[in-house]
Amino acid sequence: MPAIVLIGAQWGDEGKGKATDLLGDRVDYVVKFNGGNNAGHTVVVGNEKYALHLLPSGILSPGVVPVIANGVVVDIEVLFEELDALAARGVDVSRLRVSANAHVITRYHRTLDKVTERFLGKRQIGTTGRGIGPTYADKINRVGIRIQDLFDENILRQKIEGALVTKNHLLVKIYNRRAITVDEIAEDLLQYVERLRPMVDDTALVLTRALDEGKTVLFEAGQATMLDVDHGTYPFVTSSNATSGGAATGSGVAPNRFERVIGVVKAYTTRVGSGPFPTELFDESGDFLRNNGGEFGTTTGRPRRCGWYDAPIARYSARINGVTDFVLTKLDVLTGLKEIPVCVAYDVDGVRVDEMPVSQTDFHHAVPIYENFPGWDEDITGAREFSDLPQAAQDYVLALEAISGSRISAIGVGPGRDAIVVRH
Ligand code: 2SA
Ligand code: GDP
Ligand code: MG
Repeated sequence: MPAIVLIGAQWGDEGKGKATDLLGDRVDYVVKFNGGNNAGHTVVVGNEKYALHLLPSGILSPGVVPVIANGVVVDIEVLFEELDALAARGVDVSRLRVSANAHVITRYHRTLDKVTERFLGKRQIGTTGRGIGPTYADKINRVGIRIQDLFDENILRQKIEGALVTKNHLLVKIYNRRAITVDEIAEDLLQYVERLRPMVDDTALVLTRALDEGKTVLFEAGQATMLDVDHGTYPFVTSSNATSGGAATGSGVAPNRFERVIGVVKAYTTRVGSGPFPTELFDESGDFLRNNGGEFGTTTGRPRRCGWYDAPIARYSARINGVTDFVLTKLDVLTGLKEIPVCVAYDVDGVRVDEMPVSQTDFHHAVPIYENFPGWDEDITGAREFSDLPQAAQDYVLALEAISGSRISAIGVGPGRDAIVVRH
């Protein structure tokens, strides 16, 4: 199973780190191919809890080579902060490889992210404020700074100058902020050059060679399908391709190398930031999921919006990503509920819709059509075989499998690395 993609099937925070753990020792490389330090993965190893943002979760597994590929946007200051914090806790961070083509988040990107949100007012996206959108905008607009530019000061200064022409106009004339100078940005970036140099590589070549040698490479998506800039709930999305197609463009590994696409899906749904969310709960059921599931942002600490499982979204994700199997996480969070509603289709202005509506306006109007399933009271965190689960929990999983478009190959029953039921 050489190249495997792991994607979030909902709006993020499905517990992708848990699914990575499942593959364990079989993985040689873990690749981050989209997003930046907007991501937040909480990984629990024994008694230790790690919150990772920019680094792929593979950094915690001894022997695995973590790779930041070309599709990522890198805040270099955050990169070294995260590396130093992990090193201080005894994690070996020496194997990290960083693509020379990855784009760099600078101070002006962070500033623009925050002021744009403020100016959008009620229409704001609810970004993480990490400069993600403005950095990708510069990339597409061909005024971005790449990691490789840091190794030629002359070129770097020219590129910063080019990027600042319009930014300073915007900052000073529209946003009433001070102008940013080429010197301050160059200084910000150049201080890291010598530390960065040994990590930088042609990661597309490194990964393709690894696959040629029969190594196993895991491509771990940041964010999720419904936050994908092309396939998500635009404009309430992040600015990268978080779907499986992004793994090819975001890494330079050819599409025909990918053999398995694992979709990670939570036993209910959460979302951070603005945008439509048909099954969102505003009552005590929502509080139950938030408190039981610890649904607070890993990066920003924001309370996550919570709702019931949405099968049309799971089916949509299965199709868009070519999901070969789902890992269902956080089933334990539902323990104690009498009844568990599952959205099986939508009612859009009086018409039953089984797929994601074509227009975003319809999705905003979509009212969930629910089917109710019996809950269970037994503690399931110790379950390791499917038959260890109470009958009602087994039935819930089988019902989700039947309506979600792909097989459920594993079930998360607690935050710990080993709290998982693998179905054979
Ligand atoms: P951005 O900052 O431009 O990527 O924000 C655009 C939208 O994407 C959402 N987004 C996320 N949604 C869920 N989880 C994310 N990571 C963190 C976590 C979030 C946090 O794991 O908890 O700590 O708040 C993530 N990153 C981006 C974001 O909410 C916007 O809706
Ligand atoms: P990611 O963004 O997909 O990597 O997910 P996050 O790390 O942001 O959020 C998932 C949270 O759920 C983390 O705190 C995990 O430790 C936790 N988690 C993962 N799987 C399970 C599970 O099966 N049960 C419970 N209770 N928690 C889980
Ligand atoms: Mg997260």
